[in-house]
Amino acid sequence: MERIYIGMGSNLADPAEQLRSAVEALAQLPQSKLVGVSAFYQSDSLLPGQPRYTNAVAALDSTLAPLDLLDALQAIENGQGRERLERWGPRTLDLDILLFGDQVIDEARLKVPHYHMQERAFVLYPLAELAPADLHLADGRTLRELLAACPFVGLERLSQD
Ligand code: ROI
Repeated sequence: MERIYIGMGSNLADPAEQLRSAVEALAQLPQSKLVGVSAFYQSDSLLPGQPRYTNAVAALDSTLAPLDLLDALQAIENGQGRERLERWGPRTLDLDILLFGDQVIDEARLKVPHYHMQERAFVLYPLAELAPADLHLADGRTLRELLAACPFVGLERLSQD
């Protein structure tokens, strides 16, 4: 059993609703238990000319193998109308495996820890709502250190209703 953190993002077709549907789908995954979901946060796209994103992080306990979880997440993305028209393009739903226990995974389809999570406020702040205070990456850097280097700028925490 591993504790897995999943980054969620959407900037098309009612993003908050997309994330709520994704949470329901995560709760149905086999061999898995959804253990937490952060608040939702809005921010501008890192690439100009796209709608604003809504992002959140989910925590999952699972005995699925990493690539089986990846397959399941891609099926959820596709089920919510994801079209891969262009790399980095706007999307109805993006589900990224951020951390998979302490594992370092370096496969063509899957790199964990997720390569950009260290510097992205829209990943780190929701992650911090769920993660233990001493969470650290395989290279030893703690979440606390990553947060200290990543100001809470341009993020809007949405109230949950
Ligand atoms: N920008 C924000 N704010 N949130 C995202 O999830 C996100 N995802 C992306 C790019 C286009 C890099 N920008 C983003 O893929």
